[in-house]
Amino acid sequence: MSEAADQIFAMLKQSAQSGAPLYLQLRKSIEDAVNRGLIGPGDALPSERDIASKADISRVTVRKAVQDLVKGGILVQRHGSGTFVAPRMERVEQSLSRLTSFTEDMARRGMAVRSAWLDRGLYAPSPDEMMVLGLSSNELVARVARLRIANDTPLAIERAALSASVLPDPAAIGSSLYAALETTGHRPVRAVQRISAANLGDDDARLLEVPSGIAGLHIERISYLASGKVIEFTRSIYRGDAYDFVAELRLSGPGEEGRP
Ligand code: 16G
Repeated sequence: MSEAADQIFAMLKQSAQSGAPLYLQLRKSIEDAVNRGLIGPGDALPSERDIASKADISRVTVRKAVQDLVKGGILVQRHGSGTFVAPRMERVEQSLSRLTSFTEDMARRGMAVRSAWLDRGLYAPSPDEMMVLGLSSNELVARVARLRIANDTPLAIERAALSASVLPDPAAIGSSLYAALETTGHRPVRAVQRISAANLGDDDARLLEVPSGIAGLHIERISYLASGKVIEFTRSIYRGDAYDFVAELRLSGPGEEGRP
């Protein structure tokens, strides 16, 4: 019997008094063992048969608990080699007071950045894009959709829309949209960002390599040039297990209450 099985079994004995269904007790025991570091990222979980015989519960019960934890991203199953504690995600702490690009943010942390293209091209604008970017129906919108990857971990899906007059050839941008905008004098100087909670759908979860339905952050950024003109309308999905957005708050001065 492995050390991991002993740890899980010890936790299970502690929760045996709770009267909760067995599979929930087992799920919690495994989760507690992971959270307390008793079994660490990359450690193999004992086999279904080992857990079932040691804890004297059915394999169906063990399977149900394990499947729940796989869905929740606590465990990962590798075909043919078993079930493991999921690798721990290094969380990225991102300030909400600086207008920086993904490339700059990751480079500052010494992380290797790359993107996988999901889409880039010129399209007829959607009603949202027309409204935000101030386009008329006979103008075109440039769409740039990318999976943003740092140190080989996919962190976000970003779908940017800009007026085609600013970005006539979306295929020509290199690795950084902001660097490309900078060269034509269109780098934004101000942005308004709206962050809301979102459960990841199947497609987004697959791209971000996380279980479907897991918590994510939906972020909408509208960026402006110094002239006040909107330059960028980007809708993104960030991994909830990878990002902390941090804002500094100050006591407002006299007469500033309620000002945005
Ligand atoms: C950031 C911005 C995104 C912008 C991108 C440019 C958020 C939520 N989003 O990721 O709006 O388009 O940077 O990055 O912060 P790039 O210059 O590396 O392409």
